[in-house]
Amino acid sequence: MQIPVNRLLNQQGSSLVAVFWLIGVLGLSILGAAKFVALDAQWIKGLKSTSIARNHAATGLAIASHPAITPADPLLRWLNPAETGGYTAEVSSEEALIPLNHVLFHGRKEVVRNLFILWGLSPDEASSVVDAMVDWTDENDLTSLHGAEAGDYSDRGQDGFPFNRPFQTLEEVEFVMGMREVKKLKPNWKEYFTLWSVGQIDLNEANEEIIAAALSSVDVGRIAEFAIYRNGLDGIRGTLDDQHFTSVSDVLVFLGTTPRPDLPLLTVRGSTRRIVSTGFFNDYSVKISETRRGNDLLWRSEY
Ligand SMILES: [Ca+2]
Ligand SMILES: [Ca+2]
Repeated sequence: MQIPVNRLLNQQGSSLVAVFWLIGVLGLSILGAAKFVALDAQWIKGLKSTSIARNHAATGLAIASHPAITPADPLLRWLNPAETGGYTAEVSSEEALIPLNHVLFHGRKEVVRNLFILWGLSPDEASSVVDAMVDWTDENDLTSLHGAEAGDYSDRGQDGFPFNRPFQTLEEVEFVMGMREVKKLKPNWKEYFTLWSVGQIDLNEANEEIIAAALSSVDVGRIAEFAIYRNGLDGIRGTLDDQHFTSVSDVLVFLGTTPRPDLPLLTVRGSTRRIVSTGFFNDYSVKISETRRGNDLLWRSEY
């Protein structure tokens, strides 16, 4: 049987189109597979680097946990030049921070109010937030002078608040009425408070704002002079040249005040060890924080 020439040419043309189409599909598949392999390799590299960074952070944490290690110890920093990895660890105490539950429960809420005013809240706004904190943590439903109990939260469509027990996490504090404004003024507000200290503020470690909030009768310029003297020539707290005061009275004399009622809240020796160890490898890092009193682990986070 004879096949017409035109039909033969059409069949050959269709076959060529099919071959080109097949080549195109195969090419796209190969490119897709190559891209997938590349992404997969990057993902595995990220996992491996994060794992090494975590190991470095754990090493820094273990070294910093030793009781003989001081905040200025050179062992708290290590860099392995062969792999651009290492760790840095910081040793401080929870007593450098304001013990939030403690001051609310022991009639020292003005310390928190003073700090909020220093950050830019008006005295009335600061009173409202602090009274709302008191209402959040006391077990009754009686609203403080400027505070907020269940009815006030319900009016805003927030049922289930307050919890009527001490704060268990600092994240929880952000639900207190008015804390949104505090967070706007001070996004890192959590770095000023603790829930795990023994309920004192260590004048050798606290920053100037915390000392000013705790000792509102003292001139802030005098507190700045105290911090300069205490932090030593390098101006950095937690280094070898720091001046360490051995009694609260000595600090108060330096500051030119003797507020006796403040003494129970103040100390010069923090006893709750806080360690923050950051491990890094290439562009990856892992931070581990631990708070211990003696051998007891009070709090740990890894991020
Ligand atoms: Ca309450
Ligand atoms: Ca220093």
